[in-house]
Amino acid sequence: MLDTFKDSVSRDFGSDGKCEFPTSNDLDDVTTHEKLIDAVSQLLGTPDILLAQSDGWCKAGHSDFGAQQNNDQRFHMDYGNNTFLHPTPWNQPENVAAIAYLADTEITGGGTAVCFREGEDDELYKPPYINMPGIGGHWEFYNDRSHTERYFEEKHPQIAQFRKKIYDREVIPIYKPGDVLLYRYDVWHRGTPVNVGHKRSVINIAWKKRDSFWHLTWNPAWSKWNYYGKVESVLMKLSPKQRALLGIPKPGHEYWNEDNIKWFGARYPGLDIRPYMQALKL
Ligand SMILES: O=C(O)CCC(=O)C(=O)O
Ligand SMILES: [Fe+2]
Repeated sequence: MLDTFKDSVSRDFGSDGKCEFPTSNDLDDVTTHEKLIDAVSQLLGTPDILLAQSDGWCKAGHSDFGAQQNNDQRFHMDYGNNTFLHPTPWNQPENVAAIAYLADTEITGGGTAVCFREGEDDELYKPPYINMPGIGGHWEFYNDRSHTERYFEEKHPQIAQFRKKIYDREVIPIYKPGDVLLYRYDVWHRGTPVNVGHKRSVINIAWKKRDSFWHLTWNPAWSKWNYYGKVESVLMKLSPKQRALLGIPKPGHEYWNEDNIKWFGARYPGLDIRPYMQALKL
């Protein structure tokens, strides 16, 4: 699987399209894994979920700690560039994010650091969540930790003090290949430096509740690269439950009728339309 990344070693987040879902390789199996669907459905309290992101990437170790580098990231939450809104209250989550590890961070370094929420009264998790670059008027955007913290120390010392407490509670788990960090768009976390000479490969995946249209999709439309048979063959291999992640109604959904099920099958010769038909009792 690691070969997948040979052309997409990166110094910043993501693969620039090279390993975004659908990749037509093993990464898709992780993205659409039914165990992940079940876990996310459980966390969000509904089986009606959509895929919102899937990007495999490989972070290389280096010693550039420039302002926009993700080498030693600032603590942040991810909601900022996934919606124009503020996250919902803690017990009504609408998103799940994940980092699926394909690397062993005991060797590579670069494990994602997390500051866990410690109960209802946690002073670091009192909305609104605005003490970070890019949110709440802090438009001097930095990705790097030391540039961010210098900015807050100089311009907003109280926020700098708040943020110091996040770093004081930082936990960096050791991640082994196959481990998945399931987190949220409103959890403090950050990327840490990969050891120089090493590479850390992961897939960032995210899901949203189907009806929460205010949560946007990170990737371009899943159908953007249709027409060449490659995406189509990914789609055909998926189960109806997996396809639903991409906005294809599940068997039994009111969208389906005998005609459009047949037309769906006609569009993808060989696609098994039986589950859709059976749900109509046809
Ligand atoms: O690379 C990581 O471990 C985390 C990356 C991250 O949190 C981000 O880019 O938003
Ligand atoms: Fe993040």
